[in-house]
Amino acid sequence: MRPRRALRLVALTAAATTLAAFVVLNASVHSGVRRQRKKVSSGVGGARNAFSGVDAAGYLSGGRTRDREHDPYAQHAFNVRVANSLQPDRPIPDTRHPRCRGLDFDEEELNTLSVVVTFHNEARSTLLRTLVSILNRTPQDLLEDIVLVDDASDDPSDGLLLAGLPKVRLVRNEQRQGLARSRVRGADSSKGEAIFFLDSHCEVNQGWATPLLDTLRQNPRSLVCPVIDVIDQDTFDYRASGSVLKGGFDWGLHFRWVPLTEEEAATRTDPTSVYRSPVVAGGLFLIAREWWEDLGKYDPGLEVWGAENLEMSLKAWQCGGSVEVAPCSRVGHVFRRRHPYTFPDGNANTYLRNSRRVAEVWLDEFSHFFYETRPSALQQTYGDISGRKALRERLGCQGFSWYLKNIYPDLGAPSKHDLAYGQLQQGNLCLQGAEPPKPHKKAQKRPHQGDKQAGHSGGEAASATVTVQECTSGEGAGQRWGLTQEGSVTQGERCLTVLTSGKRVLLYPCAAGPRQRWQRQGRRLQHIASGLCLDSTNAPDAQALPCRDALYSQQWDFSVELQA
Ligand code: UD2
Ligand code: MN
Repeated sequence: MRPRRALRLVALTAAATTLAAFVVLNASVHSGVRRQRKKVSSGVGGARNAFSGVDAAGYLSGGRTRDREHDPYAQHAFNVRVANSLQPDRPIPDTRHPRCRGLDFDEEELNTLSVVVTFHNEARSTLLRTLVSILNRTPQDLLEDIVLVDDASDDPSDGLLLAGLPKVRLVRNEQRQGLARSRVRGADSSKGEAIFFLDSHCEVNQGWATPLLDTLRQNPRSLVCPVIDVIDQDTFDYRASGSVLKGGFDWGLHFRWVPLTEEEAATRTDPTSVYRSPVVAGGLFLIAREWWEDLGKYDPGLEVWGAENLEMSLKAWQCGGSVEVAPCSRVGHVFRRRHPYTFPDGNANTYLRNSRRVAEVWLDEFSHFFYETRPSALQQTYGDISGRKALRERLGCQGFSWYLKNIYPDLGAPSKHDLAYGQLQQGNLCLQGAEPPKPHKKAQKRPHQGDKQAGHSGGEAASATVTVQECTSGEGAGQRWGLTQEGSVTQGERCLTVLTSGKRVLLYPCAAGPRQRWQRQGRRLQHIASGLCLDSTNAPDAQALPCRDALYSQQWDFSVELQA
């Protein structure tokens, strides 16, 4: 437990006095013991006056002069004219579920909080509003500091002029570092027991901090996210985000919002209760300093923008933590359609590089699905990842198949027709398909008459043997299988086949017909036409032999099941 700090008013520098007029130093409004709100200067009511004050007006008009373009979207990809016309301390609708307002949190039990805001060429009005909202809507006893990281913005005074605000500390990168390294630097110079990361065009809402901190108290290895409301990029209206969503991604490693599964939704009867999420949306989450450091912060090899949310989330789940959403915490964010800043190596390259680093370190054999979805990633250089691999080793993290099975089964296979996929395992043995032999130019063997159904393109020339080998978590495609709804066991374009002529199991190009149809009987895989079962008795040969109950050599598991 932490000794209660005395509420004290921070000595304000002259430069910050007028800016500080927007800030109502907010004593706890959420604790059981409600205390009087303390005001510095004239508070909310005085905001209008302060707006005409020399420094605040100077700060904002400095931004306005710069933003005076014909196109209000040109510099920031949102309507900066509207952004500039709104008060830094404007009221916003309280978007929480009404039941959230009745919740009581014991602030004595909660960690102190640092907020880290990184920015690169942010509009002054949105940046100021972000800070003012934090100062006005966070219990002062809990707010240790706000670290503002200026990531080499063109005008250093964008940040400098804000450094006098209460609790604000400024650090500036003289060279552009991108958001991941900037956040690391910000976190390093912050002092609170927990760190909350925030974009530079946000407004935190009433009571936003305590539900996050209380979730962290109950689960110190959680990354806790608020619900992200929408600040409209055209009108700056603040709107509640409606449905209950969690963070997910597709096989291209692009973030997306996904609905809760039916099961998850059914077990969630209390709208104020915290729910699990496969990943954090991005830069809005709370983490305990200790866990942040144990997890190795962000990968320092991530550039400018993108994929750091996946790195942090996969790492958190796979290494013994979790990601959760605390729905009583609400934070607004201006979503926009394009990046308003430059990428030194180009947007596409940078994002691909970052994604590839994440795939290489965290996806194991499933990285293939990423490469199949974004083939250009294979040409992308991605730097040294040995440090990250060593970190994963040191933390003794789970594999990606564990994550898929337990945390994000609704990701599904890349092919929507699959019922199960991944390795086809028997303990530490795996079914392995050989590469098809390169067809000889001249002497292409015609397929046997009886084998026609097995394949139509190339017949035997395209067939390959199937063996049972030790499971690998490497690059090879030979251990990746899918089970389709039609009963095919696929490997890319080829299917597991048993010919009429024997018990050998082979890979042939997929085609309609009974020789490539299988069905599951418990953990056995039965070839429908012959009635035989996939068997490893004569390993390394994979064979189809008479089915026998409880025979270990006939028990197979796909690493990921898509059926509940
Ligand atoms: C989302 C996240 C963002 C981040 C990103 C993925 C939300 C609401 N936002 O994109 O936090 O996770 O996905 O990488 O979840 N910035 C720098 N230096 C740079 C580039 C950006 O400091 O070189 C700052 C920028 O000013 C902003 C923050 O990083 O404050 C995030 O950038 P963004 O707002 O362009 O990202 P966004 O919201 O599209
Ligand atoms: Mn943003």
